[in-house]
Amino acid sequence: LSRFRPRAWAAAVFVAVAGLAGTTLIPSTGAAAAFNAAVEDEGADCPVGSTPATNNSQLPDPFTRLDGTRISTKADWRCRRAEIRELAERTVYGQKPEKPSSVTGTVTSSRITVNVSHNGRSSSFSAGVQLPSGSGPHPAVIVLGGFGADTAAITSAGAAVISYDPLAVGQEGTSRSNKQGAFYSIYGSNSSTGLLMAWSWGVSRIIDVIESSGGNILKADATGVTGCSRYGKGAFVAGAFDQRIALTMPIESGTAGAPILRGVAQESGAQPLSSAYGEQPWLGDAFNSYTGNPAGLPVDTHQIVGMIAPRGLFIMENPHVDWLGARSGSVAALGGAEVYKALGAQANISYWSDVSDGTHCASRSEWRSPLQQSIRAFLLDSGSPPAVFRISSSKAGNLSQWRNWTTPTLPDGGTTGTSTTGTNTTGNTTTGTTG
Ligand code: MCU
Repeated sequence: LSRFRPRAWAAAVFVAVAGLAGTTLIPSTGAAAAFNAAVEDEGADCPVGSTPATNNSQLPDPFTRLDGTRISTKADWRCRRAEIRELAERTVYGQKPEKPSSVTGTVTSSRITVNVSHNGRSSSFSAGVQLPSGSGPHPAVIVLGGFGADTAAITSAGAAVISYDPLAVGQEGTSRSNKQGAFYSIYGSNSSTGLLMAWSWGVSRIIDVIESSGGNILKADATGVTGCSRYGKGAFVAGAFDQRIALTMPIESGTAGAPILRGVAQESGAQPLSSAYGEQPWLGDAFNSYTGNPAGLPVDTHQIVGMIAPRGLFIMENPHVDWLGARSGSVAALGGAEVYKALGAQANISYWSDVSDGTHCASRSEWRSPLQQSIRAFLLDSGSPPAVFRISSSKAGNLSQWRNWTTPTLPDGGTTGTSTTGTNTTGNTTTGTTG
């Protein structure tokens, strides 16, 4: 965690934990803001063994390595995360290639262009930019798709909106053997990588261009990502697979998004795994082996939530539409929050499914304040994150029914990582939680 950029401050926050009996507030003494990294993948050098044969109806233990040992320090999380990343690519999403040999482009106050070439193939795409008021450089939230995200709330909180059409990078409506879009022009129309990971690759290339743009208009180290529904799935994957992203905000993502895959397979009315696999090539081709056997998956989405830790995360879900699997979404958030706790960053994850309007991807007044608070805390270094878990009582999952592992207390380990009591050598102010 040594390369997470320091943003020191502390404030009293409350962590709300919803159980079956309702919502209670547990006082927590503080929190740390943005913990994003300088690079897309801090664990790129970590060795990862072969995919283990798995038959586990419960959620795999985020803290046990492929060799069977448990991690014992916060510093150990870096390479354990790399194992989860690799297994998730192999079995769920498909491989995310590393940065192509050439990524160029431009950033203006209204548009970002991205030109990519690799192994003699090239492609390009672009995204709209809408700046907030005031002088730059500004943080930005990349909004996948054109609906469901409160873009007015984003700009009025002080961040630019980057309007990204994922379909330019990974088209829907194709067969798996003839995938199209800027990603597949480079990596081949028969690439086994699914659309969500292709979209996530596009987000990373936008960040590459912002990084190389000189930083007068947009800041490359203060990027968030959001989107609703299929684009909530994409936002979730984008945030998990690029550690430069400081704030991830998936909205009503449903099956193949935040909800645990083992859970949606059993949740009444939730989109079945085979349906999500077949509706569009969102998931990688390898997921075909698991649509009828989620117990065979070596990972589940609570660990994808864990990949985002300790960075900012605000999961928004809709409990009124059964298809969206919000009960399984709550279990993913609760399970992933155990990784945040172990890293001493529990205040950096929020979850909110307690909303009144049942319309999918509706504009919701309930989320405006926690959304803006998240943007201020993680992208503008101002104030505390919302640190809230508001789980609708109608779709409240029970993590204890899904796990047989416990959450370790992790000391820093070596000279890196975060302190459970205050400021570490890199200047990160963090506070351990007892949850
Ligand atoms: C929740 O996301 C998807 C869902 O997985 C699909 O089954 C449905 O057709 O579309 C949803 C969506 O993207 O709605 C805009």
